[in-house]
Amino acid sequence: MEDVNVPFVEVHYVTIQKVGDIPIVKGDFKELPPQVQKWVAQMVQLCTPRGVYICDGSDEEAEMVTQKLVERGTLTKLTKYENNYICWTDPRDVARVESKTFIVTDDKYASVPHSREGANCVLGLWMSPEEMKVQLDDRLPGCMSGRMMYIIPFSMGPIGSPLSKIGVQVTDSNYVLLSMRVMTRVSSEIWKHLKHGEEFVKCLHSMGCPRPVERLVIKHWPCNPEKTLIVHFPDIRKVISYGSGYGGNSLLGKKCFALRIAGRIAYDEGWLAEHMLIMSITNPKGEEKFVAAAFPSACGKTNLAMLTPAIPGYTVRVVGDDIAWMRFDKQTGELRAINPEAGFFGVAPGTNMKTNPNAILTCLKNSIFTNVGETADGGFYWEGLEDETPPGTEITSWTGEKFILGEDKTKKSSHPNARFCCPARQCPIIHDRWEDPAGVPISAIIFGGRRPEGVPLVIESFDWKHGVFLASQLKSETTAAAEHTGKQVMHDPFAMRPFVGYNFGHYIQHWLDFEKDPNNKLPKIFHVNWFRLDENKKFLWPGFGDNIRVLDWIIRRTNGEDIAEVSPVGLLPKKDSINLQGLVIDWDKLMSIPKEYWVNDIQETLKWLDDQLGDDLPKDIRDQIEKQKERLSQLK
Ligand code: OXD
Ligand code: MN
Repeated sequence: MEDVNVPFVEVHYVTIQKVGDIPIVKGDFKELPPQVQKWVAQMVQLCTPRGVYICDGSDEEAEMVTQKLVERGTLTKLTKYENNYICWTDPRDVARVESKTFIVTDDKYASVPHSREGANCVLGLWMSPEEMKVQLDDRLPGCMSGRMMYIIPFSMGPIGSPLSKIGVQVTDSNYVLLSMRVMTRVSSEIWKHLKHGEEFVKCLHSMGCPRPVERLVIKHWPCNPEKTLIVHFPDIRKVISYGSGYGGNSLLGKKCFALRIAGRIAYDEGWLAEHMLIMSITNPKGEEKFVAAAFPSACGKTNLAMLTPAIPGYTVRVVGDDIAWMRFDKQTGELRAINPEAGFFGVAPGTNMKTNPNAILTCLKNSIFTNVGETADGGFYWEGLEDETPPGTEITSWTGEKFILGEDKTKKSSHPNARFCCPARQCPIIHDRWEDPAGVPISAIIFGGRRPEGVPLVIESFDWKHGVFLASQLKSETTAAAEHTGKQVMHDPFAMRPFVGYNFGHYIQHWLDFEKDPNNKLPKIFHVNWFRLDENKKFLWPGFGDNIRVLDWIIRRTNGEDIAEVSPVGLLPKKDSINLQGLVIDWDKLMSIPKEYWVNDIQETLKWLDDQLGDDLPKDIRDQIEKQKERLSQLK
């Protein structure tokens, strides 16, 4: 597929540099590698901003942009802390929009699987280049008129690491610029690392609100919800995002680049880009192991990654809370993982000094809070902070409504998908190897979801293929991270349903294929469920810091301890093999495998996978389903 064919634009280097007729208000265009100059010039000609601002990642730059946003009313300083700001968005722009997120390739089936006729494919949306061109031609020409175009050079992963990748985002949102500075490594150093002609991921973002503004701008948050489109061109490593300023829609290093585009690069190059946290656990003997864990959005990945162990003697350290890039080391066969991000963009509601003290401590400075409430004394507030905020405190909610804490329990301060955006390096338990260019060695891969019914606390896979099957059948209750409503249990294979940038069948096969290389030391694969309910809708497991007990069991299994027994759905902990000291747990209920539930579940899973993937569903997964059915038929 060809990239947009815009003729090369002349660049003038007089006293004021110009791209075409558009002045460069900051930075030196000559510093940009030629392939970046060419693309930026095309984007300038297409989007017609009033000026071009080449970012260098410096603190002075951040201060200047922040100041502007404060003056405009987009950001408000939270005076209780150092360099913390709050932002409220247009209430129509509050989450990722999966229904408007597309993958564009010449061949439809490079992007999406051969779903069965009549099945509504939820594993990616495809549009042809021709159709997408019509959509983009309707949106992009002049989309930045009257606004500044910021050129953001960024690295996913430590700058200069062989595992890292470089992107350049052009955007007309300075909120996005400030957030990208937290979430990625933004620096003019990047230009030096991009060799002549070397590939970089091209990221174009516009709020779709050119000046003079003809639309009503709400809360100083320009956006264009009716026309929002998030488009990926994996073949040419390009992302175009239009109309939304929120999170994964606009911070293009995150889901768009580090998962969808990088996933496709990883497929081509033989590695993995996954929706996973990376953490280490050190046991009382001082042995440290790293694990990677995938959970659907807003299932507590950030809390798990920064867990405060509820039992003594254990230490947890975090490498990343959302995305892992992993590859098998050619020499040692170990699976090595890096966190490509530089910050945490966590769901705020529910986070507090009990559930995740490390997250709270991370965001006491240099952070941006979006759609949370504000206390009268300049602090942040959200649902979950009740016990840490004095009753009687006046709160201004994200919709601007004032109320007194404790007076009216129906008042909500924050949007359920409100976020904190804070630098990872500030986390008190950040691992000292979190930026190790070689990555950290992964001993176990954990998958999990919110499963109120039927699914035990932890299951270990019988082997790699069975593990890939456990990941393929992952399901979870929906959350507020995207536009889904209601509490339904949805399939979310590998926790990647919204984030795969190519045919999901090929993705599953890619996972299966790692077994074929005898040099690869395959980590053990587990499935966990912290969310099982009893008949009174009470959680059967305390979760949070007590999850260390399960992690401990997992680590001991990676050491080969004989503490697991066979069940029809996988290996389960032998009774008393998980340390439950100090807890009152109904173990039998927590670990039971209700036959009827599982028989129905495997039928439904087969139907769903077959509908969604059709003939792209790998044969190994069909075999695993048959084996599971057979094992379940033996269950009493
Ligand atoms: C996220 C998500 O923001 O998964 O991390 O939605
Ligand atoms: Mn995520």
